[in-house]
Amino acid sequence: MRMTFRWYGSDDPVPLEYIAQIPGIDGIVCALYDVPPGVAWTREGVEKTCEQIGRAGLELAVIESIPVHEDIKIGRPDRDRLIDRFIESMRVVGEAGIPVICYNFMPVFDWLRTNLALRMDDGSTALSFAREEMDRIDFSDGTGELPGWAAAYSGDELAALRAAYRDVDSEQLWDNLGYFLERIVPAAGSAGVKLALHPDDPPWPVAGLPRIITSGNAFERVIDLVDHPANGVTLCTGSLGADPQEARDLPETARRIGERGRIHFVHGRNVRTTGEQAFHESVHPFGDVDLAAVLRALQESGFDGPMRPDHGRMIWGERGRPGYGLYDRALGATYLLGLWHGLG
Ligand code: DNO
Repeated sequence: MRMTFRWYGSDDPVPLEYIAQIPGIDGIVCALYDVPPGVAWTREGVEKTCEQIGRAGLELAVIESIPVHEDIKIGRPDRDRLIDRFIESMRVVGEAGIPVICYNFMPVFDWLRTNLALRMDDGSTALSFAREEMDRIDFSDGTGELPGWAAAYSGDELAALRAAYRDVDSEQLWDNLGYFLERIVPAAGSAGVKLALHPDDPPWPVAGLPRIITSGNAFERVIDLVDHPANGVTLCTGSLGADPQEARDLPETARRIGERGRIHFVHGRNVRTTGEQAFHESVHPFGDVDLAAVLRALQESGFDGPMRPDHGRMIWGERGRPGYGLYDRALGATYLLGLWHGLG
């Protein structure tokens, strides 16, 4: 296992030099954040990022993410052209020697929270989600500054996108994912990269849009769609862990998918359920997910890929990108690494 850390590029308030000081971390998880979805990445762009990371004594170990254009998810006629560009991006990533690409297949929104600074008893703040807060959100003015949404849309853009998804139910979305995988998986194999599909976060439909990568069974369906070593998943313990049954099943999921050799990336994180489709993120060691059991299953199934601590709280007065401060994620990395060494 290789411990890695996510870095958001030159705009990230957390400098690479600080990341390099966290024990056991030498790999960075990053992307070309200035390239919009649907535009092919260039070799120069990837090399520049690799060099910048290399100057801090670190290595670009995982791409998270190459965004998937909405037209691919909706299944619109121009998807073939957009898939070609995704393949081109994978090719330049492979040429740069970066072995893993994380991506997701969530319609319109990426990860989603309704509160970015829920105050905890110890004075720290954490990210949280509650279905009833979500249901109260008025979309008529677009996404605005709402938490955790990677792309911002105006009211009109959002309305048009949601209308386009009206004909895409979850089975249609599976079909569109299958179509995409049939093209990209063999190309990933030729490019020498492994694909790591991230589960939907939270793992249920939101804002009337389907979400399908919501369980260990969904992971299995993904890898069966195109049975090839390059077609794998990101085991994100916090995303699946927001569903209480999935949280309990996570060690078994890790074992099942791990034994097939298809866990290509791990996000270690913990959550506490607070109600029906409601949770807040918790410290890495304590929550609904038994991370020790998950890591044991990974170890026993021979996992040797990259792992990163996922979201942390804001602690010690730090201000920064929600979920992506330095301090609590560094504690998470150290906890995960300690568990890994202790178990091994
Ligand atoms: C949230 C992240 C996600 C993830 C993408 C992968 O913090 O885990 O944004 O990067 O969904 O494509």
